[in-house]
Amino acid sequence: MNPKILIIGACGQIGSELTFKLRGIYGDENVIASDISYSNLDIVNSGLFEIVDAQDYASINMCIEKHNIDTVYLMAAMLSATGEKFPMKAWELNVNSLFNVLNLAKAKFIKQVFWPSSIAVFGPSTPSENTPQYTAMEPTTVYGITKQVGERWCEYYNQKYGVDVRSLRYPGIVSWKTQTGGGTTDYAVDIYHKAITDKKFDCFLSENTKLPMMYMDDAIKATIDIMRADADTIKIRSSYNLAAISFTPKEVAQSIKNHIPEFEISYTPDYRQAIADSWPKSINDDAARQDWHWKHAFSLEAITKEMLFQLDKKYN
Ligand code: AKB
Repeated sequence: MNPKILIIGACGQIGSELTFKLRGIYGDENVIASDISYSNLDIVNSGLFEIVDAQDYASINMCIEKHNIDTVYLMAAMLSATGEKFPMKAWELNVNSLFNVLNLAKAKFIKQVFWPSSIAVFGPSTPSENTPQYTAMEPTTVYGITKQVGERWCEYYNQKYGVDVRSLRYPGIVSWKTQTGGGTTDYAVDIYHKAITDKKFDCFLSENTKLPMMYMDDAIKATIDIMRADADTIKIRSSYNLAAISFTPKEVAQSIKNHIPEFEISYTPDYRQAIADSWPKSINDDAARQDWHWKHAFSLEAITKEMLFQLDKKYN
């Protein structure tokens, strides 16, 4: 039988693409998209949509009861850069929404919950290359703190109450369909838009800032793979390290120049540089590869080709 899915935060960068993919797999009638406002009309007009406030238990509960939901993807979050501007709001949104969903899962026997964590759980004391699954974690951003604490609660609800919650530590996600919002890795999306529209880009990170990154299709595949895996193969109930590739702004710029020779990049690092400097440069995701056979597909060159192709169609 198909799961009955609620996606909270479906208008965002990852939530929107997840919605389309899950509808393709399980049928439009089994996937309810929701968000706090009608901010993405592609999603609002594409199928079942509800206004749900992730911070309001009653609002989520009403939607779960109305649609007989048994699976929740909680994609609503305030990301790292915006979180530094609004620390208390980031804490409240990221932590309260998770508690609401975990408590609903516990009370209502929701079969499965997906909740994304991030490479932001790591900090300056973490080994920055090939970062292990288990290592020092002293995040210095509010966003990272909310994700780290969230991971502890996910494991707790799994072990104490049997909640089947599954989680991935997403790297920066590169995609073209929906705009990013408030992340430190957003430059890796903006650069492709500007390459098509302006042929130049001023980067808010310095040229050699290497960060773990992934194409959206890989991120969606990982999310669906972990949710479809047998419960006993999911051995980590905090959150799995997840990796594909790592690159610097200079390397993306070069890969764009291979297609658009006149493209130019300049660098004006701002407050986001310190956030990026506190994160790992590359991630070891052996556990995900072993436990539920994770495998990425997109290289930097493949990402650049696809991004430029899709954005060229969109703008020209
Ligand atoms: C951000 O930059 O805040 C996010 C993340 C790495 O979780 N993309």
